Amino acid sequence: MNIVDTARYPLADPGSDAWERVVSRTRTELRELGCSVLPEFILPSSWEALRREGAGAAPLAYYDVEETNVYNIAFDDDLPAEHPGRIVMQRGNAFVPRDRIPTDSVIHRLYTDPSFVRFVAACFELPELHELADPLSGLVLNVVQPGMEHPWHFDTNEFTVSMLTQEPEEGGVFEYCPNIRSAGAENFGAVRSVLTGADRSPVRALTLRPGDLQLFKGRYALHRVSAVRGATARHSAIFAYSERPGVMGSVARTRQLFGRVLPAHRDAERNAVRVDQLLD
Ligand SMILES: O=C(O)CCC(=O)C(=O)O
Ligand SMILES: [Fe+2]
Repeated sequence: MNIVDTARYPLADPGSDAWERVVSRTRTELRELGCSVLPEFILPSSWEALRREGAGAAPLAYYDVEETNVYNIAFDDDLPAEHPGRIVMQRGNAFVPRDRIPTDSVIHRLYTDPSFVRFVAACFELPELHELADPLSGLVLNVVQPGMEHPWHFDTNEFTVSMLTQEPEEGGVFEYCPNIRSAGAENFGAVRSVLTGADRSPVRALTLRPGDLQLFKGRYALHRVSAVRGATARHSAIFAYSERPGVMGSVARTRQLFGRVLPAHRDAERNAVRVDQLLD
């Protein structure tokens, strides 16, 4: 591919010294902070295409005024008064689904490139990764309009790959709290303090430029995109991969994120709950 800076990031040479150096540095950062940025991953000659293609697709994002909370769970009156899940936030971002992103665009070519996928898997210390089978959620463009923010949350996926394609004039900063929770400890007190703004000390702000590649473990790191200021929207591509092939989103979640579902979603759900394929 002539869009990646292969002198710095030799995707086609797994096992070479340069490849090992980059992968090993990325692994160390992911182990320590759960986040690593590979600057200028895309060559400067493709930055304008990256921005223009994203801006072309952005009007196709699905908007829905939606109240949410940090765990994306149903609001429940039984939650204790101090529970961070009680704090209501507006979901101010919107996604353009994969089937609205041109297959010849920089982000689509990157998402499906086998040497890119192999490189990303190696960085996350995984034997292999797969594109999602989901025709909508595998690759999305995340659009945050001026005045909006993508509120604090944890990801369902253990790892995320993303790339800014258009930067805002001001604000729209990716902020995250490394290891604020673990598989065994929610740490509600600390999460609540970040949400209310009472304690900013766990928060790190990331400086991202269009064309930088970001690898992130969002299951244990609380994160958000702060409010976008100025006249320009913030656009970022989110590349979703999974450790096993064939992963599809649920009908309910798909409708919530994209405002529609495809026959493939209904089929997957039907097959998932059935033990056989018989007619009766
Ligand atoms: O757009 C970004 O940079 C972050 C998006 C994000 O956190 C998500 O989609 O889960
Ligand atoms: Fe996220």
